Amino acid sequence: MNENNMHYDASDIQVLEGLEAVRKRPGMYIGTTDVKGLHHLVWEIVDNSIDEALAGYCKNIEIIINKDNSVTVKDDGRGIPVGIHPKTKISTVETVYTVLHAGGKFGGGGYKVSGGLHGVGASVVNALSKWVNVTVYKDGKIYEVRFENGGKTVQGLTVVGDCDPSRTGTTVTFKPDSDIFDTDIFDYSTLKTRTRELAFLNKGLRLTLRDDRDLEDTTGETFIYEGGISEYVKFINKGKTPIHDEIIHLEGEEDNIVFEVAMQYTADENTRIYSFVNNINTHDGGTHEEGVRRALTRIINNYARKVNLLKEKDEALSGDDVKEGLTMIVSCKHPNPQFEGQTKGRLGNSEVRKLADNVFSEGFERFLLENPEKARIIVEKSMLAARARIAAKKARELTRRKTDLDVVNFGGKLVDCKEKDPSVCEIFLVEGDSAGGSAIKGRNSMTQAILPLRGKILNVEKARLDRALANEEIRTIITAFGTGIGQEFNLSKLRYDKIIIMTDADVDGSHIRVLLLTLFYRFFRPIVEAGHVYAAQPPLFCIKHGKTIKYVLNEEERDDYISKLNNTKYEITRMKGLGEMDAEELNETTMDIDKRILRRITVDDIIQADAVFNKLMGEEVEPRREFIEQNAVYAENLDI
Ligand code: 1YM
Repeated sequence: MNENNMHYDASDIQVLEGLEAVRKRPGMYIGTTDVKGLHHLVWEIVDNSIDEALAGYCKNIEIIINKDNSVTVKDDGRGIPVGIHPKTKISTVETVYTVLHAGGKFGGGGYKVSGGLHGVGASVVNALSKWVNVTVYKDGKIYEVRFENGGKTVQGLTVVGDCDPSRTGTTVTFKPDSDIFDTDIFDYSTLKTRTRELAFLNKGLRLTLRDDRDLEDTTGETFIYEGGISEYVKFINKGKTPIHDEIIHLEGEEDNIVFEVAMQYTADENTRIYSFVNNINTHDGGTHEEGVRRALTRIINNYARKVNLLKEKDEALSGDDVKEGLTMIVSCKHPNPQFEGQTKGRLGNSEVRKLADNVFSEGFERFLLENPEKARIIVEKSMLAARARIAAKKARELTRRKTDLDVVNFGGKLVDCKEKDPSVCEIFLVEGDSAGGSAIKGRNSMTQAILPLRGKILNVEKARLDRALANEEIRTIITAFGTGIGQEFNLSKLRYDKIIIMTDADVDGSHIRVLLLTLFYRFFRPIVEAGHVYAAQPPLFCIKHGKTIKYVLNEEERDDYISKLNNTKYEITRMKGLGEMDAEELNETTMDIDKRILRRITVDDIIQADAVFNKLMGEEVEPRREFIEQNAVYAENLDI
């Protein structure tokens, strides 16, 4: 409508048609009309305040969720211009709210936050709202404009009062249209996460979030970080173990493109690299991230060679090696960002790659040279990752079986069964060579495979995959199972229906059993969960009664059985350890499908075993001594 609100002219009709298009296809403008789309409206408005902050005019932004689920966004910027716009002949503020795509800067210059997938500004919010109120404080006056029902002006820009001439800013309140959105309830924690992120990304900018639906929240939460993205890194690394104390923060600018990075290494193996362009998360990376990654790999390698940590013969550290344990925020402010990819989540501007590389390599190299002790810690962390990578690769090659011949032959250790159908096959993991020998002789060679285990297998509890794979016993087990390990793990390739642990009921036996369970728990949990793992239970006593021979597992069973013999004559012998049984005895007592007793291992068993395991393997001597003393009790409790 024109200024007098009296009649429509051609441009009014065009405006209404524009906003009507948004209402017809909201998805095209804000992605979705679910809860995500609803929150998107808030950011469209906040983005305008952030732009004003980036232009250097706004220091405070307030976001309030009102009782009626409308949202108010306030800033102390210059206030949206109130003069008549030459093209639309209505006030600029009204134009911004009613003309599609007019949300950006008219005057050009500055950084536009809009530029992401749906950065189409205030008019879209207006189109998708029941009502919108805009108040502008400027030149000692308070101006107001109100829209209803999808952006129709019900009160053109009007001076509603005076204010202190030093006061400037814009306040916008909008109520999303519940006919459009699946839900009109704002979620505080969603708003909080992004508000805090915006505070990290715009150092020194104060953002306050308040929930007026909540009677107790009278002051809201304020986020302001003078350290900017450095504080973001610190925030992310809370609860982790940094390997150097300060956060490395590098910054540079060229042709109005500001590039910034903050980073810190932690002791863990995960990488957390988050990148942003004009405060928008570039989840698919792009040229700013590429520049940094490239420089990081190059600089660490150069430095490591220079100080001779990395020797001539050593393989170069890879991009993955140097980012292990790294937390990094990359932030770029660009006057004309090009977003690429399906979801527009990648920065395409090629000039940024060079800027990022330059800024990062110069600053990071200086940091390494000035802090040799920290540099050494960082390089060693990368070298550890490289060693792990190389070892894991070698071990994977070793365990990747190619032909059946490999199976029969690996290390000459596994004695496989003839049958190939996994559903009828079993593998016995047997403690010691001598029991292994008896088991091989006593087995059913069609369906029973034997893998004798020599000595103790590695404690994988704290070992990483590469170290576990470096252990020959473990490698043999993995190869025998056929499932692969880590990312390549595939349960359907398991070559045996039953994996049977066969160990003595003494301390050594318990130890090996617990080590095996830990291995399974760490690396083969699906095998345990699917119920493929068993413990053989060699009997403790043999009772001869006339011609019958009865094996029993423990004292209780023994006494039970004897009590049923009505004082007739019987002979009782305590069974030997597995290693002392001959093939026939072993078959009879422990392996024969019809006579043996197996116990299926569950994940719960393993968790219990884990506690025992810690006692057994831990640093402290006292609990270990205690454990060994009380082993009888343990064997009973953990009779698996
Ligand atoms: C709560 C929402 O929209 N703040 C805001 C918006 C603008 C300005 C200041 C502004 C921009 C410029 C000059 C300029 C906008 N202005 C326009 C347009 N807060 C909120 N604060 N003066 C003031 O970019 O040159 C669009 S947004 F187009 F009118 F200039």
